[in-house]
Order: sequence, then structure tokens, then C-alpha cells
Amino acid sequence: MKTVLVTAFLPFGEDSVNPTQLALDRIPCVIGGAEIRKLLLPVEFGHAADIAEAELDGVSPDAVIMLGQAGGRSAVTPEAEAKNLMNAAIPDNAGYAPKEEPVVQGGEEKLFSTLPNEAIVSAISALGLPAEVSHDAGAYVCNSLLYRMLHHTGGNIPAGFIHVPFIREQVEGFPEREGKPFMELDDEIRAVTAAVKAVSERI
Ligand code: PCA
Repeated sequence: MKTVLVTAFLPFGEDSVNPTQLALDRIPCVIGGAEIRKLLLPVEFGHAADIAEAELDGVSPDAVIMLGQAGGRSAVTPEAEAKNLMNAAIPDNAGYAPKEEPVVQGGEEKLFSTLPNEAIVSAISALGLPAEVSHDAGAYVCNSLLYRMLHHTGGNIPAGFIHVPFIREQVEGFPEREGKPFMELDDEIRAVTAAVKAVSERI
């Protein structure tokens, strides 16, 4: 049986939930004929990628799909690329806030996702849910995890990142987030499951 490693993040910043943690908990353990290996990561530069790399080396999965929250976005967005840049608007959960630092010293400026992003977008859109490819993974912990994992896998297996919007509970009742887009958690779970299935069917 093929294995797909799926990672998600703990809450960070002002949030007490991260929809990717909730989704990771609730997606099936077998999707599209592949066993799903789940890994929850701390929102910490360096440490998150160290844990993910160790898991990758130990499990040798056939594909890696990393999940993260992108508050303010209105669609589920597979990321096309990661940049070799860390720039934190808020400190990570260990209190670290790098400014203009490389993820990997001397590494390429950009590395590109090897997931079938178009197929992922089609699979999510077929459910009537919003999805589009993004070309900007930010410069916070998610981008840095994606960069490190692409650097580590070197194109050997499909590996990439999908950002998901806030869920309703993160927007309603927070005046400063009034008008921000959100999705229902159930829809994010359906979208993530469809994305994982699109990958599982292609490995
Ligand atoms: N989103 C953040 C880090 C953790 C998460 O879920 C990001 O986009 O970098």
C-alpha cells in the first residue's frame, strides 16, 4: 500500500484553533487506496521542518502534502513555489521572528512544488468549493517548511503545500476580522480529502 504523509499545524498568533489541525484529525486514514500518515507540527521556524524531515526519512512516504492556514484567503490554495526567505510579521510559537533571513543558507532562491496542483484544484472545484493555485506561500513558517521539504526531497516524490482559509469560528465574534472570508470546517475537510485523493490516485 502506498503511503501519503499529511502534515498540519498547531494554532498560532491570536488563534486558539488551526483548521488544518482539525481537518487532519478528521480526514480518513485511507484515501484513494493510500494509507494516510498524519503529523501535527509546531508553528516554529526550523523545528517544524526538522520534525517533518525526520518523519519523512523514517516513513519514506510516496508523497507529502503539507497543510497550513492562510487567514484572509477565500479559496483553498495549493502553493506553486517556496522562496528562500524568512520574514515574520509576528513571532513564531517559540518567540522567534526572523527578518530577511534565508531558509537554507546558499539555497536556490525558489523551489517548486511537485504536487499535481491543477488536478488538486479540479478535484476541489468539482465539489463546488473554491480552489486556485497560489504563487505566494508567504515568508512565515509555512513557506519555510515547504522550502525545507522541497530541498530535502529534491523532487524524488510529489511534495507540496496547501493553504486553507479561516473557518467560520475564527471570524465570527472577532470584530477585527469582520468581513474576512471563511469556509465551513466540513467543507475544508472535504476539500483536503479530495486533494489527498487526487494525489493518492497519481502515485
Ligand atoms: N499558517 C502559517 C504557519 C502555520 C499556519 O497554519 C503560515 O502560513 O505560515
